[in-house]
Amino acid sequence: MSAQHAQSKIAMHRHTTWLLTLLSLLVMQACDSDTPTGPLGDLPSEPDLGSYVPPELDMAPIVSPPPTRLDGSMDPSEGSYGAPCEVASDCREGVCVTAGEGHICSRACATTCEPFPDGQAAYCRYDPAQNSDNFACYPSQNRLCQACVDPSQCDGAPCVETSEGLRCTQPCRDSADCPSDFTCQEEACLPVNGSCDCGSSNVGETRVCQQQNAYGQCFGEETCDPAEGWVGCSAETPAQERCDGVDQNCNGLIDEDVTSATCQVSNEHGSCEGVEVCVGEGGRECFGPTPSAETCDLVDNDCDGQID
Ligand SMILES: [Ca+2]
Ligand SMILES: [Ca+2]
Ligand SMILES: [Ca+2]
Repeated sequence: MSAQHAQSKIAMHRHTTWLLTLLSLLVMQACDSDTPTGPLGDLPSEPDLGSYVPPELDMAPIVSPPPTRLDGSMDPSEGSYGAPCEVASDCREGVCVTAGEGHICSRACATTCEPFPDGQAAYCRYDPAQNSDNFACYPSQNRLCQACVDPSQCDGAPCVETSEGLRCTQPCRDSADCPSDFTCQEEACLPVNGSCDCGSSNVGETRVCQQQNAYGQCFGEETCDPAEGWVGCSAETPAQERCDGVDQNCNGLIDEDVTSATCQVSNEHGSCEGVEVCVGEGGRECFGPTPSAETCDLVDNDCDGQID
């Protein structure tokens, strides 16, 4: 082996050693997971969390859908309990009732009602104005002096007798809660004079009045006195018709149905049977033949049953 060849061999050995060292360094770097590397080989350093400012979040409230009822229907959707209506057919349950100035859908009831969806209390009653005795749920209203037969029609307030018949009262704590001409008694506003139609606003007003009994119905006129109510009814008390030229039973007929009876026309010659007839103001008169002295004329002149 020449000296030149030996030098060349040493140089090659050095070159091989350097390549192996470089290769092993590359392998070690590839296996180090803590030091990510990629095709670019130059990743940014880890972010500094200490100076991290999160972006501002949109904190608008979450809008949830309207509450649903147990039967799953939404309130108050078109035609449901409490929804506005004009006629019964607008409503799912076929009942449209007055509510203030307008109408709302309601339902039939027997005694009680659940509140309307807006929280308004509901009362089971019938509406006298609608000419129907079907009970339905009505929103609470001031029904003072409206006709009634039962407190359920007065939204819980008593139904009392007035000079106009049974009328609703209005709940109260004291008389300050009641309109003028009304006073609070036992937590109900009552008309001070017993009348819903006569008060300080119509002093001296007159209206038709009547007297009624088994014989008939007579009409007259009465006057409003705020202290006492309607007073001075001029109507006669109906009575059995009698023969006197006056209409006692106020049916427009004078001395009608006054029965006729037999009667006797009497004088010194005897008594003849006649018929009693009503002649009005003069009372009854007996109409029949006048007895006379018996004469020969084939007539029983003295009415004794014997001719001539
Ligand atoms: Ca009469
Ligand atoms: Ca009469
Ligand atoms: Ca005779």
